[in-house]
Amino acid sequence: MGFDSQALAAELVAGNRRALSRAITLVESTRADHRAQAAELLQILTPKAGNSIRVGISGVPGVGKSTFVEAMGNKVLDKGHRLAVLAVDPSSSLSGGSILGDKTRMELLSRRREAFIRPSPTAGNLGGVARRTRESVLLCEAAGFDIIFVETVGVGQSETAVAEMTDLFLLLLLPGGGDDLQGIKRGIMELADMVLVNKADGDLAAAARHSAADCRSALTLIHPRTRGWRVPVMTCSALSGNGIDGVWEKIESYRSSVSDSGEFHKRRAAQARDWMWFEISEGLLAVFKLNYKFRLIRSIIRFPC
Ligand SMILES: Nc1nc2c(ncn2[C@@H]2O[C@H](COP(=O)(O)OP(=O)(O)OP(=O)(O)O)[C@@H](O)[C@H]2O)c(=O)[nH]1
Ligand SMILES: [Mg+2]
Repeated sequence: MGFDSQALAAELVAGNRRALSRAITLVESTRADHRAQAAELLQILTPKAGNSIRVGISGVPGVGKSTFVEAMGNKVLDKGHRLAVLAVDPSSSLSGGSILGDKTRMELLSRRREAFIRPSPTAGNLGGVARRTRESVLLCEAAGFDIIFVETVGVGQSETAVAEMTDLFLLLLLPGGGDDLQGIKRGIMELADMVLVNKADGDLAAAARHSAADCRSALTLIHPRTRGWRVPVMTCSALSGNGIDGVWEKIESYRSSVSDSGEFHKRRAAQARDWMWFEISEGLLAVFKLNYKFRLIRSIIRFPC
């Protein structure tokens, strides 16, 4: 039986989770026929996408990203939202796939029907992983998820990729970083729309407050990424749930502030434009490489040694 993009799209929009999983598998595939089917599907579904807030979540391994997603996720579901969690994890082949273990760390969340968790353990070049995640975001939105979390391990270039596909970039820090802020690169701080010092509980509570103060003063030297928005630095404990309500309130006030100022729409438009150019240059490069290979083979056949 041939591929029926209309039928799959209809099932996905109707809320069929298996259809959504299948669609994401298609966009993740590198097979040429799958990519063609994915393109067909995206063409049908893109007009239905976009109605969400896309939140990027990053931080060094072990900072508590998954625990935070579990805590925050359950809160937003209780408020009647639907949440999809995706991962950009180009390092998974090195780390053994840390995000793969997330279903166990997001135990409650993964059992709830209003949540959809999709680990993407496939290693590959960052451009490829980011492209698939971007397309998966659109699919989740078309399926009715109105909050999208994109989690990434804070190593390498993945933060930039995630910041470029989300409306709000949330950076998680550990308490007790000291003056150098745990070696957090200035570049990453510049991407943040919100900073959270996690693990502000027990013996670490005081250290977390100090780190937050250090971070606030470091941020005064950095130009905020979003015009008209002062990057808040908060403390929380993803484990106990302390401070999580306040974080959600901040996310909501960010959303209304950037919507009113027009920044929300502006950033999305700029991201869509960048994405289009990325796709065009990738496409041209692929044609060029194919053509180059073809010419190389032809010249070898013509001039055998
Ligand atoms: N005390 C305390 N521990 C926490 C908190 N949040 C997470 N942890 C613990 O820190 C460890 C790492 O948490 P994860 O949520 O797996 O961290 P992660 O950032 O997702 O890690 P990777 O996926 O490996 O990058 C676990 O043992 C958690 O229980 C917190 O708020 N307080
Ligand atoms: Mg994790």
